[in-house]
Amino acid sequence: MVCIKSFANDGYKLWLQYNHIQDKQIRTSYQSNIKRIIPFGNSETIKVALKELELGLNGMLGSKVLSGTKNNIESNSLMFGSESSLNEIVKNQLGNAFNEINDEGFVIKTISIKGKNQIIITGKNDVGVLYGVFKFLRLLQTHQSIENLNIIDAPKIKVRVLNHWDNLDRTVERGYAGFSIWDWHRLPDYIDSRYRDYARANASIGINGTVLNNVNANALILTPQYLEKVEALANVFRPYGIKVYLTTRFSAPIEIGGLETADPYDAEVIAWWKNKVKEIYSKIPDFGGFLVKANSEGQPGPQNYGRNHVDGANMLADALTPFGGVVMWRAFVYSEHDITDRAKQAYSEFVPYDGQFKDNVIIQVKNGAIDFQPREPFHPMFGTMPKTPLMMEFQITQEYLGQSTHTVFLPKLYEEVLQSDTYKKGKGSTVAKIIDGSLDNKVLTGIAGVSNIGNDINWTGNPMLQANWYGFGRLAWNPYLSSEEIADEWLRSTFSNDEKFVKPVKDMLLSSREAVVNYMTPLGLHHIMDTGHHYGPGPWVSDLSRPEWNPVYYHKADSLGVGFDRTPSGSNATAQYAPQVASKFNNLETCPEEDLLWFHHVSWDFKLKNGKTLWDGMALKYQEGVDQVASMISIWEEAKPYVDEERFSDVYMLLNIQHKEAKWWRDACLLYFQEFSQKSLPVGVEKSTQTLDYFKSLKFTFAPGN
Ligand code: GCV
Repeated sequence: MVCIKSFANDGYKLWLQYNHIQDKQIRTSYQSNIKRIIPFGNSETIKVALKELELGLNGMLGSKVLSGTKNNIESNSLMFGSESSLNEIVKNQLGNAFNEINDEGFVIKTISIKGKNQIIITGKNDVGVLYGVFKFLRLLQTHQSIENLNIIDAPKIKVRVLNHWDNLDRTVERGYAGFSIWDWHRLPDYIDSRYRDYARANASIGINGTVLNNVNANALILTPQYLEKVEALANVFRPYGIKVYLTTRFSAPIEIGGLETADPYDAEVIAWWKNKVKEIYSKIPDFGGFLVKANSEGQPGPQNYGRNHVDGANMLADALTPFGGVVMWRAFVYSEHDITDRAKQAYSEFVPYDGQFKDNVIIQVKNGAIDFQPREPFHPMFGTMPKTPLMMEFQITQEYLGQSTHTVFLPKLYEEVLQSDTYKKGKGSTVAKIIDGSLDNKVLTGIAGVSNIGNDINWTGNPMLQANWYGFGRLAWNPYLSSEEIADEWLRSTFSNDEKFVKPVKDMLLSSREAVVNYMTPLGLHHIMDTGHHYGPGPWVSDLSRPEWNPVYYHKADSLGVGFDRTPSGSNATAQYAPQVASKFNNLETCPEEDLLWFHHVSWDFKLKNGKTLWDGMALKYQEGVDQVASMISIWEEAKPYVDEERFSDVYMLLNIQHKEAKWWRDACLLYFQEFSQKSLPVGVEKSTQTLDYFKSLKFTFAPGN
């Protein structure tokens, strides 16, 4: 097959490229199955579904697809509409498919009307139809057969949200793709077309909510001036099935309400929140609810008034209950007054409250107990609050993983966490089963991804990192999907279906997560990034006011060895896991080597499974990470014939930065740890051309996202 490069491509279209299908056989088979498209119904959602089908089919098939009406069904029609819009003939052919889906699910089926083949895309509601339409388009984008279709699918998690850490001045905390896409100043009158494209992209992967503003919240978002702007965004998102949520600053009643307290027991405070919620719903009837960071990293909360998380969350929940809104209350807490291991603190603070939260409260828990590291064992809270819904918080933006320059395919990380076995109800009690509610029969379920989106033309600052937004959405829909499947469909939809491209680049994506672990934090090292901006290595940092902000707190390197002892002889954080998991982590024989230094302080001469000493093994891992990035570059070079020039060279330049930075990580960390180990580098590990002092002297005053 001859490869024809597509035209210049800035990446704006994400995975919705809808490139003309070059393969004639495939194209004609699609054309013969889709002669005309027929919408059933005319809601705003059905209208956007129609528009998307036209865009996608015209783009991929290269010819204008005819439209028809439901009263005039001819052969090879593609029909779409919700259950209530279907006629009896169509319904009869669907059997009991509607019983197999929930409110957001869809059915795509080849049926026969008067002996003629037709395709129907339907759901209980219009939004399910829209999800079905995107699924159908993906079949074409990935060159799959559309003969004899019978696809029944529905999301397994209810609340599937992006969390934007976007500030009202358009800076983005931990954002590496430019400024916020929300142009607050020009809203509500100026509607950037990007808002619609954002909604389309999210709907295409099943994301059904967005928290617009930073968890380090500004109370102004709740003023009438800003609520008007929020309303304008909600109006754009509604047809795409996307609800708007806001973060709330717990002290808002004082800051914008003129009250003297924000005590959740105070009658005036309670009334203030009730009125505020009523005001919000009068503008945004389908408002999703609040996300709250309270008594964490200096944010105000109920503890300021001698109350607890339950008091705070339930007060907001009561205000939201009449309107069906939810409170997502974050468990990301650790205290400077608590001298126990930071990894233990969220569990200690929250688990005793199990069963005390109102039904519309869900506790949002980060995937690991510290903070979005390249690798963390799953958070011990998962599975320990059976009477309380817990939702997952993943980070899509790469605060600790090379930010937007490093290509790291995060679905691999998400998959590892979701498939981790908590053993809370015996073998097979995976994190995924806690998140989707199946382990403890939860009705309210959720998953959040801290967005990596900004106003860069390609949205994520690096075309390859669009895959992480995509992958988050796909796993939010179905937390049992494999990262391999996700990489495959993303590459095909975003770049090319050519196997010579897909196979090697997929391998590259799938190994990229392990590469970053190797060149940053191998063998369970963690939080050794430089201060504040978290860009680059800083294992030597020891002068910050709070002990647990210092990398030395986490690696505890000394002349004897390295690592954080979290076993019973140390902080005993392992006791927060189920006994089967705790004993696996406690025992040096069974502790996975990838988590070794997370749970153990071991000597530099400790023997690894491959017979090497810890020092040699660590040095070789750093080198392996650097080598992996070098081979990512070679793979990308080979991919050149299949990628447009613009995206090819963007990614190429970024991979080269990643390579340079991987070496920086290797050299800085090995020189630093060598001061303790006093050992020379093993054969095969390149020597640094710089001194440790040089690495320590590097400053990044204006690093983004800080
Ligand atoms: C939004 C980490 C980040 C902070 C972030 C915080 C959180 O500490 O460095 O920028 O604040 O997590 O998740 O609340």
